[in-house]
Amino acid sequence: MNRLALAAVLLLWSFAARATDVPEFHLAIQDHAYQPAELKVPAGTKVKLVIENRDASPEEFESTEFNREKIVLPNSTITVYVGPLKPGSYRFFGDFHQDTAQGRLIVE
Ligand SMILES: [Cu+2]
Repeated sequence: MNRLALAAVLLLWSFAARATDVPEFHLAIQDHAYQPAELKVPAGTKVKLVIENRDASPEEFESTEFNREKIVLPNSTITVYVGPLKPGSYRFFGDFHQDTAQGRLIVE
């Protein structure tokens, strides 16, 4: 392996290591509600939200305050990257069941 190839491998390796460093948080949708309804995440860093829909109907994870929108099929899981965000409280909801599917990201 020449030096350039070695440098490229090391660079890719460091990117891969960094990707796994993104802190991961879990949300579930059950009976058209978020569990937990309030999720604490760190400020100033990108976070990974893993959202599991345990219901038999689709939901759409949505937030106008941190600008995300993604369908979660029944009995399926999605991944959504959020941030970095400033400290505060950011509302999210389930677009298909807004009466009950309401939550907040508490960024601190
Ligand atoms: Cu929507």
